[in-house]
Amino acid sequence: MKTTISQVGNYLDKEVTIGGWLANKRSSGKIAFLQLRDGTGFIQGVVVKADVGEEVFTVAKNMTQESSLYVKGIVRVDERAPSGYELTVTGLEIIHEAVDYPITPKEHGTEFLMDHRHLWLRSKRQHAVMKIRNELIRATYEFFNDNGFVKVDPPILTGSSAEGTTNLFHTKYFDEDAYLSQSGQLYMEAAAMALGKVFSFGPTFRAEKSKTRRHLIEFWMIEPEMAFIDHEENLKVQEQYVSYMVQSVLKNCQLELKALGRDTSKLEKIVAPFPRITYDDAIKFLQENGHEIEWGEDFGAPHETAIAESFDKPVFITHYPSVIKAFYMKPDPNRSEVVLCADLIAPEGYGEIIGGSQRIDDMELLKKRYAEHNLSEEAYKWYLDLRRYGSVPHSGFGLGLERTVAWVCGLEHVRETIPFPRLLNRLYP
Ligand code: NSS
Repeated sequence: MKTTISQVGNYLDKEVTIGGWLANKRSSGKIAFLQLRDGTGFIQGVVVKADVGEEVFTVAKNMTQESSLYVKGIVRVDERAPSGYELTVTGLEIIHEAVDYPITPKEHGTEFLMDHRHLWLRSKRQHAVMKIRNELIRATYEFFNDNGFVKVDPPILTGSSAEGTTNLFHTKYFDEDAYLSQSGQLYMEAAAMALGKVFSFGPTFRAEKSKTRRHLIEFWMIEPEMAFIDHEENLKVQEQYVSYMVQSVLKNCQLELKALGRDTSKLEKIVAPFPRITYDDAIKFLQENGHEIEWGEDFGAPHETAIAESFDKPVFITHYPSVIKAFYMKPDPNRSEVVLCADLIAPEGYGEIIGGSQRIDDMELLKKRYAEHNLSEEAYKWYLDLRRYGSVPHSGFGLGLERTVAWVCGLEHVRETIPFPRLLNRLYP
């Protein structure tokens, strides 16, 4: 019976055939242990010379790392194996022999691994990260579909910016200037006025000259937008969504979390509600703890980490000064120098994973902001229309998928959270 490693449990004590690759191997004169992978998982194949005969055993002994093969074997329970099973090999058919696979079981430097990202993806850790990334995406669609949201796809080529003009990727659109999308938000606001509750999931681009462990040039964002939802309600959706994602990974990715050595007790605590702290209180807290920061300045990574360390759940920092935030954020009616916004800071030093806000719904105020931010009324005319025809209170947010993957997987750097990372100075492979 042809099957996959993830399905072998259905064939206990039966003979199966699996197409796979050799990840690693140990052998002596009489027995060989093959670490096999097939994309769905990893399993050990045991080849006993006395059982399979000279010919098959020689094939096993000489097999090279990452050669592809069909392996035939009987499925056995093995309590020591992470998956719970092993294969007693009865036959081997090499499909293609790999010669001198560059990523050997020894340690390699980061740059070497990044140059071989197309192969590095095959390793057990990278496999686990990609599976958890997939689970976060799956849980995202499930959460928003279950809660009455409609998936809407904003454009990637745009004529205007959403998050400031300093990090725009410029390109030509025939005779016009165009930019790669930094955020689908403005289009999602239009969609929310048509469909009520919407979400998007797509690539976004920021030509940021930052070389940190949290910045990618191309990253994927989930952007929900909701009509008739205010700042407070927006935070509730965010904490429900993030809790749902983390609990889904705990439920469906135990093998992967184990492969990564993730401390899951930390993830088990990620249940709504999340703590909230105002920007004012965050500044006071930082000043009291020896940080040199003044009201009106934005937080850097060390500030975010210091604040997050007081909590074992993600924490919302709310009500930032309007001068350091985007043009579209609605001022607090009780205090116009701050806006109805929040950043969600992940625990364990992973930094900001969400930026969100209630949006300006008043046309005159929005026009004033255009002037203050030097935005051309022409390019943003359509966005004003959303306030001209049946304007309503509305809110939304953007969650950076890669930073969320880094946190949930417990990774040092976002470069391992996306199949082919685009970083400052890296466009290969
Ligand atoms: O700039 S954000 O804070 N907010 C927006 O783009 C809003 N327009 C979203 C919205 O309200 N619809 O970015 C949102 C998130 C941020 O919290 C990070 O998690 C992630 O996007 N982000 C990044 N991830 C990786 N690399 C880079 N360079 C990056 N920039 C933002």
